[in-house]
Amino acid sequence: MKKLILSIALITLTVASLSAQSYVPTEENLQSRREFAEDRFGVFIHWGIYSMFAQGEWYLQNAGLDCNEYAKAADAFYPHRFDANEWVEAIKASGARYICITTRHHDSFSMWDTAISDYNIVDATPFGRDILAELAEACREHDIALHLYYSHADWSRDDYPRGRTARTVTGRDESLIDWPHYFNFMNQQIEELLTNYGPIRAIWFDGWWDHDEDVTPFDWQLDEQYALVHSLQPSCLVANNHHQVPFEGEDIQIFERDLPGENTHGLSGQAISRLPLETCQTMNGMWGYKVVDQNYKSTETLIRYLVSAAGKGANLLLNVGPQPNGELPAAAVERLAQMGEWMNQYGDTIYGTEAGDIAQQEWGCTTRKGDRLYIHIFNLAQEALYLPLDCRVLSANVYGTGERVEFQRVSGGVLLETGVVEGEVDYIIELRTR
Ligand code: JFZ
Repeated sequence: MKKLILSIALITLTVASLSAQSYVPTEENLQSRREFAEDRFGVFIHWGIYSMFAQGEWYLQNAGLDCNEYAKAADAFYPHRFDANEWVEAIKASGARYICITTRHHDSFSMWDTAISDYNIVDATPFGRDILAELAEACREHDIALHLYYSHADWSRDDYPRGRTARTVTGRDESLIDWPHYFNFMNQQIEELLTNYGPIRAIWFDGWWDHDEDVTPFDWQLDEQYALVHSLQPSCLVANNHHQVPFEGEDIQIFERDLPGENTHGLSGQAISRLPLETCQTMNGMWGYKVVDQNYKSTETLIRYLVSAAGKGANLLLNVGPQPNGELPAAAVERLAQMGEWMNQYGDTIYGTEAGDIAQQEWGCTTRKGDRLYIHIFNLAQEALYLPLDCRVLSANVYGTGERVEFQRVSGGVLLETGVVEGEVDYIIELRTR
């Protein structure tokens, strides 16, 4: 009898661990991953009632506010200049091929017509419009993919189990903490998002880290939630900004504020997986609109960041924080337009490429598409560039002008007679290789 119980227990264990390991992406999911990886460039939108305070999307927690006082901003949210078409046109003009928008950030405010909470843009604001529906329609019209940011962490609801952030946020009833209730709430919201807004190419979860210091490891029940996402839309890519190597059930790997393999912000030390990669970055210093932060990166810096991401085989998700009136900041629109001009000319060396043969160097980086290897030179102080390559180089030409670049085969690679490169955003040499 004991033996029987033991073997039943063993079988149960094996089945349980098997099912935890059993995520097999569907064919449409794999197709969606390939399309995602070809896009290379997307625009992130952080927009919510936090935009009105104009101090970034963490204001509720950073200022340690009473969440009920904070919530009063909703009743004054009237972004009368919001025009989904204008947004999508400005974003499309940048060369970006997808948009990821915050549907519900940590403050708990929902930016769509959710039936499960009144704390949303239709029921709690005088504006009363479902901006997500408008945006989804504009995206469809302009053939741009839509991704949805969704926060796991919550700083306002009573039922959310408190994590390491928002400790000083007041106005919540501690006696009502109830994980099953909160988990159910999230899943109902996810069901709305993946049912009522057409095809959603990715869902971008964030907030796992809120419980990364718990004494007893916190169980987010991600397997169940990911399965829900995939059952509602099999092609929807699951992403999670947990700063770990991807978990079972995730379809892409995301990084924050750093290129894969780099870690200047302390959020991205994790190993690089074989899943499609994306890194998100701010255009100034904040995600949500912040009135004092006019410290925008130059277009040159942004283009080089995009090129460098491609050089690592990753997409760039570049953030814009719309103003409380619904407009994208002019400084952002200007940079998007300039990036688009560049992408119009040089996008072929970025879209649909993979990481190049040579890792990022001080002078620049490389991307590859089939037999073409693109050498992206940002700065080069010397007259020639040695490239260690395993492949054979058949020809070398300046991308755009077609001008021939002399080269010599040397041991272990080629020496390109580039001449000094300075004052260019990105001087590209196209190598035909075999
Ligand atoms: C997260 C969000 O908190 C942030 O507001 C923004 O949406 C960004 C894209 O993603 O950034 C983080 C993630 C983790 C921590 C801090 C910010 N952390 O571990 O403290």
